[in-house]
Amino acid sequence: MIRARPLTSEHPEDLILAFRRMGLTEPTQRALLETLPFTRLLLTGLLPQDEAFLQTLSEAFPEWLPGDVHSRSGTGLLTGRAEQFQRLVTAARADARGLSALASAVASALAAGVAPAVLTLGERRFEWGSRTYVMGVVNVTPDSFSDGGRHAGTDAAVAHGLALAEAGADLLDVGGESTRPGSLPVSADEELARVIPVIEGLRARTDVPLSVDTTKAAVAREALKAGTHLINDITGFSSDAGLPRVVAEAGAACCLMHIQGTPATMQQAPRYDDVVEDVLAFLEAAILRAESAGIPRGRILLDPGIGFGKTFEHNLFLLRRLPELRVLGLPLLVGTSRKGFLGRLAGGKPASERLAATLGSVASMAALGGADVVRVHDVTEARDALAVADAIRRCEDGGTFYAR
Ligand code: 7PJ
Repeated sequence: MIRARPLTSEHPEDLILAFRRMGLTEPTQRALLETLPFTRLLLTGLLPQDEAFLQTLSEAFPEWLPGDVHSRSGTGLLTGRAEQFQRLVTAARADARGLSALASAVASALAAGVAPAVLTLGERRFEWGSRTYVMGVVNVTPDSFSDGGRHAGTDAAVAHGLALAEAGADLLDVGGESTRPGSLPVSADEELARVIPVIEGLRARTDVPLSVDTTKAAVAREALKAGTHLINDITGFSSDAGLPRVVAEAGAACCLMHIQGTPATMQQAPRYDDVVEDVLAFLEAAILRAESAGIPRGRILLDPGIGFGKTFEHNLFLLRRLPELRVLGLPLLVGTSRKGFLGRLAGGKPASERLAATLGSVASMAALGGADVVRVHDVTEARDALAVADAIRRCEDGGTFYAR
């Protein structure tokens, strides 16, 4: 599988500010944006014919730097301007050796800076790229309603969901199965008994779109009937072969997450040669399962699965490299809230004391342009942190010379 991952890619917004400062006219700015942006891609998985093609490129094309021929054949760096990359895509498509996979990989990497299509869930529109959206977590597991039994548990979960909606959650994720490291599965009946009353309660009282955190077709089917808009499968449609069809038939959206192993065993010995590459390959296979069942690409979100079969370092590396996952062209949802790696970074704090660390992760993702949706327990605080990070990232007014 050939992959092209953007290491450096100039954002049009940054170039435009320079153009305004230079006093260039709008038509000139637009023309320059077609040719000038600078990109550096890491290529992996190349076949000999791809390498032969890249080795003979002239100066009209991006510069090619191959990886070590003995240990890492099939890898290398491509560096150049947008017009040079466009020429490369055209030439690879036309080449008689069959280089369409190379052409597609490079084209997807170049498109990684373009915002995914708008998603409508219920009454709400998600305009990707305009800001970071917030998914609030509504847990309905026994540890979250240990006092007072099921009915009290339902009421408490509904009240909690409504409070998160009030606090500005763009989506509410209802979960009836704990997926913490070491946790064991629960039956579909038990999961249904936990989540359906909560979905019904929320549906009747708020128009915030609802998501259900489940891996089971039987649970998804009932949850969708009760008014859920999105199915959040932490196994990326790899545990229940019937689930994608249920989502497709309801016209619902889905979030496909990467996991290595199962919640019961995933943290025992996570191992990757290249964690970004593995996550990309897994998510690509998940997208294929979704599309084969009839789910349109525009109704899929992706998630790297922070903490799901990953070491401390794997989690950090993935968060830093989130923009590389954009080559798949779909919005990214990321959950870091209160997770173990944050506790470790904050000097060993328990989950209940990880709010500030969570906000640090949320603001970092927003600043790096990584996440389209963050999944958090603390919605009010996350909205404030994101308002700051998003505003800094998008600020354009550096004085009169930057005016349009
Ligand atoms: C995630 C999730 C996540 C998505 C959980 C916890 C564990 N769904 N469900 N992404 N985490 N999509 O909240 O700590 O990261 S449950």
